[in-house]
Amino acid sequence: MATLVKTFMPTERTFIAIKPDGVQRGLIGEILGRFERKGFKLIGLKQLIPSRDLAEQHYGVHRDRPFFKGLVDFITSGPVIAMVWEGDGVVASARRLIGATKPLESEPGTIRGDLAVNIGRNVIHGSDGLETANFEINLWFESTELNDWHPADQIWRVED
Ligand code: DAT
Ligand code: MG
Repeated sequence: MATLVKTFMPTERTFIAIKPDGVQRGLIGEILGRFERKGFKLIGLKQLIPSRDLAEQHYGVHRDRPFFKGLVDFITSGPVIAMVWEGDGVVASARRLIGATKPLESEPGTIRGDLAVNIGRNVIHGSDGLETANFEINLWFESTELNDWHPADQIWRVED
């Protein structure tokens, strides 16, 4: 029964982006490696310089915040690595791997805790919930850019 439930349960996906500071600082491999080592599956990846329209939609919830313009200026200032990662509980788990937004609150061992000191230059974005993840994946990716595939070693990561 457990097997049946698992088989038919849609797998969770989240949207992750390495921001222009992470790309400029040569942290792409470091950050990708953390998600790979955890055991999540990369199903979409591209590099792009986001348009202003894309950035404003992505950060739409922050439209009225004083840092909004600076945030959009920053995220559109250079290449971003946009990704979709898949796995059980990946939305919340990715947020834990990323660490808190405020540098003083991001624990050592997290991406921000290890690699960032400034709230406006915190190297990575991750969706903050399931609904946001769906919205952001659809905003950044065409469905044809996402690949359903089966890692050869998947049986060593998840139970049947
Ligand atoms: P997160 O990226 O952890 O989801 P958020 O959604 O609250 O954080 O904010 C989005 C981004 O906006 C965040 O990564 C950095 C920037 N930001 C947030 N609060 C800020 C502030 N007080 N001053 C400057 N930039 C801020
Ligand atoms: Mg957020």
